[in-house]
Amino acid sequence: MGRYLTVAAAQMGPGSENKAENVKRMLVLIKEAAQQKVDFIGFVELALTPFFAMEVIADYDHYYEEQMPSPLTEPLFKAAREANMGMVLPYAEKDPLYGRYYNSSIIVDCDGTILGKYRKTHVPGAMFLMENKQGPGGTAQKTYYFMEKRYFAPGDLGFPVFQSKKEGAKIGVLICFDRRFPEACRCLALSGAEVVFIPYNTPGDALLAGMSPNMNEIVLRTRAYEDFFYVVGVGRAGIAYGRQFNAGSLIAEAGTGDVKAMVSTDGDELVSATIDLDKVTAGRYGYHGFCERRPELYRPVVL
Ligand code: CDV
Repeated sequence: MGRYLTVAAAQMGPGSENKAENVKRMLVLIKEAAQQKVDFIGFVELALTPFFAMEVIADYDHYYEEQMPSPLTEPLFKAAREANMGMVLPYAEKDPLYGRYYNSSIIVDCDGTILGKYRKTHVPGAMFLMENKQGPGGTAQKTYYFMEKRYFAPGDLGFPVFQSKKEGAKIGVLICFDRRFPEACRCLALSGAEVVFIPYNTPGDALLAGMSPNMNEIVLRTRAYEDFFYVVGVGRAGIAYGRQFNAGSLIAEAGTGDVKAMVSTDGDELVSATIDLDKVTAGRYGYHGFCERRPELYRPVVL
C-alpha cells in the first residue's frame, strides 16, 4: 500500500488590486479542488495581490498581511478546512514585530492548523537599473524591471519541511527565483521533502533575453528528477504590467521529471494529480544514488 496524496496547482491570471476579488477567485479554485478530492492545493506567488514588484510604487503597505488568518483570508481557511484540504498560501508578509517585509507562504494543514511559514530566500532585483536610467528632467525613468529587492527582505527561515496529518506527507516550499538554485532544492531533499510546491511569477521579458522560453518547465522538471521529489509548479498567467506571464503550471513526477499533469489555459485553472509518496525515499536512496553522495567533496558549493 502506497501513501497517496492528491495535489493541485491553482494557477491564476493577473491579480486584482482588490484583494477580496483575488480571494473570491481562490475560493472558486478551492471549490473545484474539493470536487476533485484534492488533499493539498498550492496557490501562485503573492496570490492575494498583483505581482506589484514589477514597478516602483510609493505606497505599498496595503499589499501586505500582518497576520494569518486575517479577516481577508479567513474564508480561504474555512473553505479548505471544510474540504479537509491542506493549502500552500503565498502572500506578501509584514512582520509586525520588526516591520520587515517578506515574500512568504504559509503552509496550512487539512484541519486548518498552520504548519509553518517559508520566506523566499533568493530575492531578485535590479534596482541599479532604475537609478542609472534617468528620464526627462532628471526624474527616474519608469521601467519594468524586477523590483523585489525594494519590497522584500531575503528570507531568514532556511528550507523547512512540514509534515501534514494527511499520510504524513513531507512538504517543502520554494518561491519562484528560488527554483533556479539547485542548492535550495537539495536542502529540501536532504531534509526529506516528498513534495515541493513552487509558486512563481515569471514574465517573459527582455531582461531574460537569452533564456529559453522553456526555462520554467525545464527547471521544474529537472528539480523533480534530480532531487527525487514531486514538484507542484504554480504559475501566474495572462498579461499584466504589459508583460505576458509564463503560466505553464504543472505537476512533475519524482525521480523522472515526467509531467503528470499540466494546465492548458492562460488563466485561472486548477490541475491535479495523485502522487505516491512512498516512491520518494525508496527511489532517492535506492536507484537514484543519494547514498553515494560525497558531501566531503562538495565544500565549494557552500562557500
Ligand atoms: N518572481 C520571481 O522570482 N521571478 C524570477 C525572475 C523572473 C526574476 C523567476 O525566476 O521567474
